[in-house]
Amino acid sequence: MLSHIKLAIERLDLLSKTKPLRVVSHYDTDGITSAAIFSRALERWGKRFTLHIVKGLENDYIRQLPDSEVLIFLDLASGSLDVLGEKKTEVFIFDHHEIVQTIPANVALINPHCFGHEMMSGAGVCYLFAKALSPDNKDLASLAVIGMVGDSFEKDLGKVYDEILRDAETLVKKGLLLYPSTRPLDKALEYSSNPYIPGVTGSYKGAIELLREANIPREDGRFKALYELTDEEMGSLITAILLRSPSDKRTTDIIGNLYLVKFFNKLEDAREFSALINACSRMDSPHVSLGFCLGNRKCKEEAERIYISYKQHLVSALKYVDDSSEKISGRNYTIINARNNIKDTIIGTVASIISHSPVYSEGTIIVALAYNQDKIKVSARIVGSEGRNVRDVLHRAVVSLGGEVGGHQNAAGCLISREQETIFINELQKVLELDPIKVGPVI
Ligand SMILES: [Mn+2]
Repeated sequence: MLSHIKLAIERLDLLSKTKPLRVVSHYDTDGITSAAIFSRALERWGKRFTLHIVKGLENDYIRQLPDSEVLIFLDLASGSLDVLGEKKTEVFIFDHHEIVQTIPANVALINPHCFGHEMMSGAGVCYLFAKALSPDNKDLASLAVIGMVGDSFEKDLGKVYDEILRDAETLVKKGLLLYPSTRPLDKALEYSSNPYIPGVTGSYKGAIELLREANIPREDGRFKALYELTDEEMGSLITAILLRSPSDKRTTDIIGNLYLVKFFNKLEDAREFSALINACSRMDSPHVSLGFCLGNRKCKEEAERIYISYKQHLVSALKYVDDSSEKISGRNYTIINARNNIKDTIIGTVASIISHSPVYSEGTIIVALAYNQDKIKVSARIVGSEGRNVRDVLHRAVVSLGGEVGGHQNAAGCLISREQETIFINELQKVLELDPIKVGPVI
């Protein structure tokens, strides 16, 4: 892949002398960190460019992009090769999503899938580009680590990521997956919603009791942060938490690696920063998280404010779902039509949280809808890990309406037009009612 990155660099250098560069990236954490790495690298290279952040890449959007510019896509576009082949300009893609179409002649595709390369997130691919341009770009490695956890790539890391983690001087520590791991534990536990700890989440008193049980005392008047714990303290904290969870919900999913990176000259939890960047985008402020990634202090303050309001937003969205009468429930499914009451950008997160709540039994399908201007964002989730393939369910409901479904068997989504609201819900109900007995892992 590296040799292809070098070819892309030569080609970009040449093309940029006669044509403006247009960079388009995705609005999630991986896309924003990709954009930050890429744009800083271009800037240091002395290239002029424009940067655009998008929620998704629709064919109509691609069609109206100017042929007078060189098009560069980050963390997306591997699924849009056919339409990109219609463009009368050169296209560069730095991405990691699956490739299902043939690569057109005008497209240079830098994607680990093409080269049998170790899997990476978009930010990882962009970091390799930046480092190939100049070793001075090594200071962007922290952003690649944040993108990596943003896309949950940390479960299966190879040699290239080892090097990125080293470049970023990342502190990796095995332990409880609770963030921010840099916050004193009494507070971090009290505010922990994931993992949800019965009797502790939402209760400062409960948090203190748990710390007493785990034998973790205050030192110099304050509790340590998670990353400061000794192995022994970490072990007893995990045991205490597992004992609090109902026996059927005790899982080792709460254990993993913590990643601490230097940012603004402080050691920070990559997961916390990933959540903060994600929050800014979901609250329609991707430019703030981008500025934050590029080290702008004003943006950092603004991003922290947005992060707080995002969490409040989520809480009221969940309350809306609780109180709402706009729910259609049947055997094994619930459809929530939030219309304009929940932002389209957080409807997927809301559906995910609901699917983890104890209210619904295993195998229940949750489908949530929210307006996005003249469209409707649809998100489907399954409660637990066994049940029908939700991607297939959505696909069958929209196939006659011409919608396109993305995602996988446990979590999927699609975009439909507002005019199709009633007909879609009817179709969906038909599919959900039809063969609810077909359970088990379906691919
Ligand atoms: Mn990605």
